[in-house]
Amino acid sequence: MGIISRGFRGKRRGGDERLPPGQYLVEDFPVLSAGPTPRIPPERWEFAIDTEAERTHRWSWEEFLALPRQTPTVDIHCVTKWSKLDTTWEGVSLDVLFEDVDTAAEHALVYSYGGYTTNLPLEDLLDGKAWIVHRFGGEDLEPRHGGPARLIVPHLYFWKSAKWVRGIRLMDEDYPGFWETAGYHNYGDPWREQRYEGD
Ligand SMILES: Nc1nc2c(c(=O)[nH]1)N[C@H]1C(S)=C(S)[C@@H](COP(=O)(O)O)O[C@H]1N2
Ligand SMILES: [Mo]
Repeated sequence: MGIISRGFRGKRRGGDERLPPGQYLVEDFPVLSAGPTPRIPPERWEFAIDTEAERTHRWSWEEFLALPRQTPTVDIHCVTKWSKLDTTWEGVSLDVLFEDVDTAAEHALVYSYGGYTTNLPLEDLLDGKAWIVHRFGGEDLEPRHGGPARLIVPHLYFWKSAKWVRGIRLMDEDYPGFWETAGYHNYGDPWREQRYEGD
């Protein structure tokens, strides 16, 4: 009993500072999908960045796998209030994908196989803040968690981390995505508890 409660308190203390307001910790990995899981064979997968000047940069699965990779360990926070600490991923920094992209746009709309979309400022995708990942916890990313590849933007609520990511459209004007249209906050900072429109 003593040992159990000491262990529990120890973990709570470490976790609390890393837990945004209103969130609780989970050890499992919940699945939240607004529709069915799309199945994308690697030979048909591609990722694209479309600029406001109508230029498209494309990567096939093979080309994506040849890019330099990183292994970020990050905390993730879902708007339904679960948070998961120290999740381990492997993938490509958006900084690498944006290296040759010439743009003056400030807004990004991320779009997925299956039709999901989410919007965020382009700057929130750059400078080491976001990755396209294809591995989680040392294994290939499961389809239900977004495999073959998903976006992760850990500093924003997890609905911004589009699963089955297909591309990013850069735009001069902001354009709300799936949940943003349905009343979720346009930006979604978990530390400022920006869950819904008006928060
Ligand atoms: N394509 C797509 N991406 C998505 C979603 C979705 O429904 N479709 N749900 C979002 C939400 S609300 C959350 S919390 C996370 C859930 O990711 P997980 O199922 O791997 O936990 O994915 C986000 N990305
Ligand atoms: Mo979510």
